[in-house]
Amino acid sequence: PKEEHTLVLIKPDGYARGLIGEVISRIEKRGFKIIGLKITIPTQEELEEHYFEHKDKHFFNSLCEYMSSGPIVAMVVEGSRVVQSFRNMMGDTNPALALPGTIRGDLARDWGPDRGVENIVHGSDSPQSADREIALWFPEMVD
Ligand code: YYY
Ligand code: MG
Repeated sequence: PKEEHTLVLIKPDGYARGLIGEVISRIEKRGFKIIGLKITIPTQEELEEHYFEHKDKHFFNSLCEYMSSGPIVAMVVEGSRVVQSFRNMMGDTNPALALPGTIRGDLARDWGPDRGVENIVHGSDSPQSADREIALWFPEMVD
């Protein structure tokens, strides 16, 4: 089977709460391979590229504030159908709707309207998005 790649981010709340190991452990236990990994604090420019499809949304500014509030862990993860599989492992965008058993459903909570959506992880939504996001966060891996 053809190996696919996805871009995973452990967001600042996941990093600050000490959930790096938990997220990596779930990825490894599922049988996926981490082939790139770094810790970085996202810049505004990187977030505008990463979340370009959301730049006109009402939540874009709070999203950028949250995502640049501290270190994140960026990973390239490899495996058969890993894009959809990791989306399933993450659960719903809204922590209040994410099912138990998913990363967001087990580890994130809905903080209410005063705080933006803090949902611990990002995973690419398609193989095309994965290619674009990997080129952004891991330019050294693509030539
Ligand atoms: O791909 P995914 O992260 O599950 O959701 P997106 O719809 O792409 O939104 C990206 C990101 O934006 C989401 O993880 C949290 C944030 N967000 C928000 O703060 N408020 C919303 N109403 C929707 C999304
Ligand atoms: Mg998305």
